[in-house]
Amino acid sequence: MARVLSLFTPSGRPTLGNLLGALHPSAQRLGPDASRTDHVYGISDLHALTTPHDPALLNERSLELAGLAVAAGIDPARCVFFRQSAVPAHTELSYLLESTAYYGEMHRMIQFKEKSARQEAVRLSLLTYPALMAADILLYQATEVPVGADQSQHVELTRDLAERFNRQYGPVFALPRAVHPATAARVMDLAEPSRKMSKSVDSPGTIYLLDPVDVVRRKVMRAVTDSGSEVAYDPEGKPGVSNLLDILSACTDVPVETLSYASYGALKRDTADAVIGLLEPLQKRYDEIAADRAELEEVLRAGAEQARALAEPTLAAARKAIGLTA
Ligand code: AQP
Repeated sequence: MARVLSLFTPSGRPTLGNLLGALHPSAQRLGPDASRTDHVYGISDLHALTTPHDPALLNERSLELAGLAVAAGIDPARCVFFRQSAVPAHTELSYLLESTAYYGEMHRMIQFKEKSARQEAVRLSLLTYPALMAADILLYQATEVPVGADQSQHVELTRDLAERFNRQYGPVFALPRAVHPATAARVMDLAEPSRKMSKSVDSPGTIYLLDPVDVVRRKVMRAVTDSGSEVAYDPEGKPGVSNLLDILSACTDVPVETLSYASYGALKRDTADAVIGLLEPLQKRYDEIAADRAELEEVLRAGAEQARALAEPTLAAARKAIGLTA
């Protein structure tokens, strides 16, 4: 049986890209009959330490993201839902995987190249981030990882590390694969559609999940479109328009091929309506969840207990296989 896992990093305010690329697809995997332990979701707060962060804000960001994940349909009653930092096995297995991985393969990761280029002082944890992500996945014997397209290289590396470890030391890990949504696997920035929408890049083209609806409408109406006036799906030649069509399709479940518009203005109006139609109820549910902070903390605490129990046998097997007997 498949075990599905996805974690979300509190590195900024969550975006429409996070919702369409990962939160919704993860929630959709949680059918009504999902058994609790076959779905493992959580907040990867340790990953938020890989780039400059404000310690005073980290827990706020974690709780905000946890609340939004639950509001988006990740029901903690039907999955293991926890904070990564509450399960020390993640960092321990990460070290064993760092000792399996090569410097060259970490250094080749596109996300490392992009993020390190934006910083003066690059944290070592940004380079080793994929080993911790591999530990997140392998610790739970996850077989499917619903993520946006930007994370597929890291999941591929996870699979390579698992295969190498199993070959060198014995069969410990299941081999995972990334699963991407059919549309909006890579939501682009509305102001700069050649770049992925990211929570850690401050841009007028980022739609934050908690943006007031008038702000959302303004951002969509000001989205950069392309030369010419024809509305056609052509991600290479018309990245701005294609991004809006992708977003509209993902928000309405209408296939991109069947969307037809006579003008950019009409497309923007419908896209704004569709995004707001998705965000308004999400924000309402979030407000209710966020009102009971103690309850959310308790949900994460109980989830961490379950996660520790699930992770422990795999960590023990990995330690034994690699030769640690103490
Ligand atoms: N623009 C996007 N389109 C589709 N999916 C996206 N994801 C992120 N951006 C987009 C997916 O959201 C999930 C959560 O990812 P994460 O929080 O662990 O970090 P990330 O991939 O690095 O996301 P961000 O928003 O870009 O954060 P920063 O700016 O900190 O790097 C993942 O499944 C991701 O693919």
